[in-house]
Amino acid sequence: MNKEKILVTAALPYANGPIHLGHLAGAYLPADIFVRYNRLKGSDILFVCGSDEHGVPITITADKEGVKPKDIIDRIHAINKDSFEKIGMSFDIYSRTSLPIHHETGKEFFLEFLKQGLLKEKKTLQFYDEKANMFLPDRYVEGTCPNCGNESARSDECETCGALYEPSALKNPISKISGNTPVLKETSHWFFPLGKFQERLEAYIKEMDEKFHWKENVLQYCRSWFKDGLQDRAVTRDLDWGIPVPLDDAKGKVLYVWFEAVLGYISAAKELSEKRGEPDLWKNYWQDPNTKYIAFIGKDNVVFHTIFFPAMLMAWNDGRDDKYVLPQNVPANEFYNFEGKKFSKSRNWGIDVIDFLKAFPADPLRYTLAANLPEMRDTDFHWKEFQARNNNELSAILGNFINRTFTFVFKNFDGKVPPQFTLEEIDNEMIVLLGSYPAKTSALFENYKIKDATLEIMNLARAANKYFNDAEPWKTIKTDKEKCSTTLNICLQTIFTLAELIEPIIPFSSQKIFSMLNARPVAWDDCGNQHLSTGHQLNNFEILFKKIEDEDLAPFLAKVEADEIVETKTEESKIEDGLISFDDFQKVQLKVVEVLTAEKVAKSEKLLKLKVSLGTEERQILAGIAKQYAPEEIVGKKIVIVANLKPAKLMGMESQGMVLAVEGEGKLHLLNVDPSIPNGTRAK
Ligand code: B3M
Ligand code: ZN
Repeated sequence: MNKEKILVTAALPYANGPIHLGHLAGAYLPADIFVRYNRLKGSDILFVCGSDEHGVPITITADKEGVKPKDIIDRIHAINKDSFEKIGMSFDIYSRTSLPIHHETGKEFFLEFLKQGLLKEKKTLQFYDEKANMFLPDRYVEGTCPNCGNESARSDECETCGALYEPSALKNPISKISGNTPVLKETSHWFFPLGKFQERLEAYIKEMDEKFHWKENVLQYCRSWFKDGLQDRAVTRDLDWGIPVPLDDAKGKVLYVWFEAVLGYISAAKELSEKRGEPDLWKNYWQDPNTKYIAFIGKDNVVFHTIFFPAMLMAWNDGRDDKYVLPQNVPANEFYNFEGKKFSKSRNWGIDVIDFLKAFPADPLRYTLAANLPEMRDTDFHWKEFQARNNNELSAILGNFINRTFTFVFKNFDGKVPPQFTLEEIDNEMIVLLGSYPAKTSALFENYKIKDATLEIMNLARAANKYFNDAEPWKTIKTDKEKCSTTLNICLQTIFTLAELIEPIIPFSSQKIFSMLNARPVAWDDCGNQHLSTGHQLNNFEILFKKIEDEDLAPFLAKVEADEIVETKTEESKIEDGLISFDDFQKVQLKVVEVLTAEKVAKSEKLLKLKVSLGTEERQILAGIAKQYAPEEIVGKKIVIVANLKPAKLMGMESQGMVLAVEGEGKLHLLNVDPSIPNGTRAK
């Protein structure tokens, strides 16, 4: 039988910041689990990903940090590649869109469409910052969405309602560069006629859904796009970072990041082919009509993968003999939030993968995410759930079953697989259950029900513990050694099956279990059968899942609590047009105080507890400056505080005011005041 050929892509994350848990749960973990499952199934897989290194998200970050885009992408690409490796993403390649091979691919598609007469050059009005002397594409402008009123909509796209519009329709536009109101200025761009493809796109999605059952959330996005009617879309931008438009009269213009980023999936496969010295390898997947192509993404990327990218591939295929496959399915997930709110870099809400892995191993995180993936609706990461999934499931169910079995076998059977004797009903039931698992879980994995598959596999570990309990080997070892031997044999066969079933979810632990068993995985469909022969020598065993204690979690919970407070404060003080009246200013009482005592707050990296004197009274203030200042450094200093801030609770303690500090070079510096100024003096 020919192996099934599967091409899997996972969205290329922008190299403008480290990936966080939300990214993992949205696209990468489900993709990796699907791939690992299919590899065990024996499919021929190509799994590609890479950094998306062009576009405004990158240049804005570079502007903000005052460095070159190249500095940002090099740094973040390295971080994200490392994060993905450590969390166990089994990409065949993690490429980058800044590579020459990708620039060539982008240009090739652009020129092909030009040759076909598809791309039309049109004059349009774009926002322009007269102070910075530059056009302001995409995220360089923020304003109010003409469709839903969202106040942080981008120049031609609203993330909240998904609307696309002409920049001139955006209300109250503000330049992200200067904070000024930009003007509309004429420029010319090349447009791709998406509308021309609407009928074919609708037919394509209908056919794929009928054959392969697309997810309802994905279909809904597509329908709303089709309902509004597809419009021509500009595929170039006025920007100096990206793939230059390959035409003489196009100076200062680059390909639109979304036009080329989706082609990054193809370039990544090409790079892999080069690396492996098999130049046509990528064509084996991308250009073989038998390839099953699955694109994993988060919900904010749906339109680009179900409409733009397929339309581009259709257009290419119309004019060429070397035709590409289109996605057979785009199983996009909803959002994964952090402790009840959207992940937000700017608001310091959430945790990056790389930081997470400094404190905890990869598998408990993979398992926690897999058991609660946002497949149908938004879900949340909660530290407490992470602890519970690790302690009560991985450790207390799966780990415990493996540990008690190994302990027993080493103690009573010399660490060798004991023989099976007469099978009783309870043994047969267990054997039948094992045999049912490959098919049962396959059906779930193949329909992208990864969360259900995860929970189902843990149920097998539950059943295994029950089997151990009911068979009571600690009694039969004394009363009926043959029965005991049979029980332990079946327990070991069960561990084998579990190790394989769980490999896609927790690959690091699976590998350890296989090495403890002194065995290797078999074909997926066969893993419910018995593979350990009598007398087979087991290897030494180890504890697989360490308990996560409350104190391990405390610093992280403290951070959530502290950030929550800061968050509510900033929400309250949102100011409409950036200006306040003199009266508003007068409301804020800034006062000089002397720091009387200072001490670290237990379980918090950031907070210092200060006692300060305002002359007539003393106050307790919790200040987030512990990383910059040692307590003894600031005792006796005179600083400025906001004296009439509503008291707030931080880590269970009241903070009666806020110290003023300036941020520079990533550090906080307290505002110092001349020591001769009396305590309580008001700053005006
Ligand atoms: N870079 C968006 C994101 O990182 C975008 C995906 C590209 S997929 C070709 O969320
Ligand atoms: Zn909107």
